[in-house]
Amino acid sequence: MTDSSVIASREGRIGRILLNRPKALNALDLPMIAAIAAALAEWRDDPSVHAVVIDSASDRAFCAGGDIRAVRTHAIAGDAAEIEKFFAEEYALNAAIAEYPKPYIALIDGICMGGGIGVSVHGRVRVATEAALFAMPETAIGMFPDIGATFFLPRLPGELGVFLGLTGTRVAGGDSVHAGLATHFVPREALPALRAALPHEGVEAVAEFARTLPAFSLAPHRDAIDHCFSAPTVPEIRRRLTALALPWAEEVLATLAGMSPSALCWSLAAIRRGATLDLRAALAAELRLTRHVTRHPDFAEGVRAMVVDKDRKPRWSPPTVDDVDPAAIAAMLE
Ligand code: QUE
Repeated sequence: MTDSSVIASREGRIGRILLNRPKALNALDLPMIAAIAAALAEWRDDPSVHAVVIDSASDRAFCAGGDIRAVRTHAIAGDAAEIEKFFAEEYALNAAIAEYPKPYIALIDGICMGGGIGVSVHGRVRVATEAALFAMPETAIGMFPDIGATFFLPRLPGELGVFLGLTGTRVAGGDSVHAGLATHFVPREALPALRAALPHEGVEAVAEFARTLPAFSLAPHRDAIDHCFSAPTVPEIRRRLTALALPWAEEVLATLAGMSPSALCWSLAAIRRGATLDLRAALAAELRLTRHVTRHPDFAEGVRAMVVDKDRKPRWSPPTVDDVDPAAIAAMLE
């Protein structure tokens, strides 16, 4: 069945999940989420399966996200039940991956964003090539870093997770291992040999193909990131970046200026809260937050501008961070 969007197969000691919707950059829809969950359930108690490998049939993307276009259609139609079904099933899969009792190995080569991070980062082993490109870009579409990101972002070094979750900064190749998103760096040219070794060697093959990391390109900015992104509010983060008066800080301010001001505020609050929760509790809190966020006008507008019309000119309401009502944000996180 090469026409199905998820291909589950047995190869030697491993169960293999192949994401196979290349035209949509493997963006996860409900049938794909259900197929991955079903494969994991089938192999869970099968003693002949020693590890699960999740891989992509696309050379451009591991997985570009979730089917956010469909969620927007349901939001505009006021169909809360369909929205709830999508996020509930996606987040249940994220938890099932985190709690999987055998090695879960993601081979990440190409774009890995949003929902793609959700089906990889919770696994025990995440292999990134130099072409791997991680990002949590949801503030650009009036959403928030979900799929358990409110759990794992605050656990990255220093304030790196808050920085990545608010700015949507792309983390490539070996940087993803430095940041804690991936666990092993394997050159793209070695990926076919790793794929071939996994069915007979199992998870041990990963260490054999892993290479030492290039230097962390964000290292020169780590102090500035920790100083600015430890601020208690988004306006204060902006003030600290402005006070630095550095070209890097100007770039970050320009990036933040394009994001939904409301989304920046609820995302900061959600990531900070996630630091105090376990994964299951963080996912439950994320599911509650989706009920409010998908009703906010910035969600439909952000998906329109970035995914549907692709004009990249969202009209946010309110248009600036200073006009966002902190009490309204706090109420959404209750
Ligand atoms: C920000 C995002 C997403 C995005 C673009 C952004 C996102 C997402 C997609 C996406 C990508 C490919 C698809 C699709 C959706 O794009 O979360 O349906 O085929 O899922 O700027 O957060």
